[in-house]
Amino acid sequence: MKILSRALVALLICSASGALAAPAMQNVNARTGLTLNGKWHVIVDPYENGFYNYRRDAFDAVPQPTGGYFLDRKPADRSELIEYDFDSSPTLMVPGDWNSQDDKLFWYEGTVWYRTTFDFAPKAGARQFLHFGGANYQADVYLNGAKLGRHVGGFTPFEFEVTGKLKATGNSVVVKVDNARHADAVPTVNTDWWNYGGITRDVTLVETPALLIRNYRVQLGKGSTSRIEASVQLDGARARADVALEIPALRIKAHAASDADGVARFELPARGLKLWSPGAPQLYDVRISIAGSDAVADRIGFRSIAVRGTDILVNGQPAFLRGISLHEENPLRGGRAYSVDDARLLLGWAKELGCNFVRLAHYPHNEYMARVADEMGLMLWEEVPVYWTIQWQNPETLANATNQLTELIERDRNRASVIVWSVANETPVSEPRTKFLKALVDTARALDDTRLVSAAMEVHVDPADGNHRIVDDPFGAYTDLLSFNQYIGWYDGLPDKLKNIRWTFGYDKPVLISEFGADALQGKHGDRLTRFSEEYQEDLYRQTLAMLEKIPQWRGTTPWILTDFRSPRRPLPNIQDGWNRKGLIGENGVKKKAFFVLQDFYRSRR
Ligand code: GCB
Repeated sequence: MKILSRALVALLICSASGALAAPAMQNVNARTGLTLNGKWHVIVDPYENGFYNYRRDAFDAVPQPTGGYFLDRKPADRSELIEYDFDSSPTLMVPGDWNSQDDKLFWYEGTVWYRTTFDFAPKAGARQFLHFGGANYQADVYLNGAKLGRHVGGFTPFEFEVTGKLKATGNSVVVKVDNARHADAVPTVNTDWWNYGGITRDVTLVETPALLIRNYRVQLGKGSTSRIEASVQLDGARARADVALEIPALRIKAHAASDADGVARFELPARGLKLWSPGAPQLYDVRISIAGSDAVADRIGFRSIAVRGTDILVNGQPAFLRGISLHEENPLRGGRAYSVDDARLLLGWAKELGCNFVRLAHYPHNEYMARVADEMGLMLWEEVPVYWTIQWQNPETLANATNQLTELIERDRNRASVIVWSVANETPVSEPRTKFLKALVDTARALDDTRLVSAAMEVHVDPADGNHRIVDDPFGAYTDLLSFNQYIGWYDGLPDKLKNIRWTFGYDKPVLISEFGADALQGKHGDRLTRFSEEYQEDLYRQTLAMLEKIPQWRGTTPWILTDFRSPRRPLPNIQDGWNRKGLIGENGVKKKAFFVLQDFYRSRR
């Protein structure tokens, strides 16, 4: 069933975008590979000249892609005309967004061509894959002048098999990355974050045996704290391959034969298992291997997550989610976060705040975030960029969102830290929207029935009583948590209004406030009614927490947001200057007063 739905999704996506990118293999860093990170030569191409070659297409009514003009050719002799040259073009670092690397590209939205070269002597009988951790938003990839395919979606991994296509020396990879916004895309044209473009995550050439481990799931069975269920998907499928699963610290060494679909399944009692929890983030070395062929090592934690009535149960015990939201941005360096160090900086601040939970808003963050959260003992909410209004009735938009969700779940399904898949943020209620989101919930549950599914919903005001808030979104019927954003005291009146708010919930589910907050410029002081002052934000945090304490089914929150982040929607001079200032930490890394209000509150909630 799981495998079927994966294939269906892949099919849908191919039809949606002409994409040929294969589902990426998991845990790419544990494979044998050659990193292609480093300086790549770039050509900025706002008119997409390198793609459509308007000169050649001058007689076509509609320009057609020629298969690419900027394919890293050199003039054959002194008379051949070629109007570009990667070798003498500037460079950008990969991984990395272009906006924060070159002032001229700070606002740029459009196409940049990237090129790197490498030597590689393939092993006889082995297979090779060109793997990208992520490129925002659309990537067209070429190897040695021939197109490999396209990937759509800015935050999830993709790869192309390149077996038989490599040369021992002088391979050239060209990637056309286009971060133009489109109405039918996911996200759509309007967001409250910076549209960082580029190859923003690691690029790796992976070499595997002919028969390889494509992906695997090694987790506790649904509802269990002592039974490990595993499935391993082979590629190059040979039925009846001998697949071994080892967890030495648990004295587990089991074998299973793959079936006709290349899947090997295990069900293993785990005696003496120490469960993963935020207080004790136990991880186990896990090794999966195919006799005489591929092997992959991972570090995996085991925990259960469930909802019972209005409680969230972690390993069977009621838990309160002391959270914070964050964007994938390193405010100190400026630009997209992409490294282990970035993850440690951001999640380290969350730890210092007293969190046991982090909302990775509003799109899939890089894989290191989940791996570092696994180590640090932070539970995670992961999300896809179905944000505000997108084209609910467009089947291609749904296929695109489904693909992004699928690629995220496939990548992180073994991370104990991840407890919630969020399918959307603040999407106004309508029938087509609820149908769209319900389809995403079905996908999430089909791929992973062990985690919670939710979305950040909206609240509505009782028309008969301005102090009465109602959360009865019909989509709430399909989620495990009743999570919603609310900005009483910032967009909706002043903080004193919070004293009189009453709530009615349409569902008996755990309530999670996925956002609240106020802008404050670090270092700007005033009284508690002075907008953008630290004192206003501090008072809003105090009053919001007092209000939330009165909600009997309140089980956690992820206030907006850990650090200030860049947004083109925030132009106010001398205050915002292109930054959303709702961070508890300024762009300079200095903590604002509200940081300590939340820290005190979380300390008392231990
Ligand atoms: C929201 C959005 C978030 C914005 C935030 C704000 O409701 O979910 O993306 O950045 O409000 O600051 O207005």
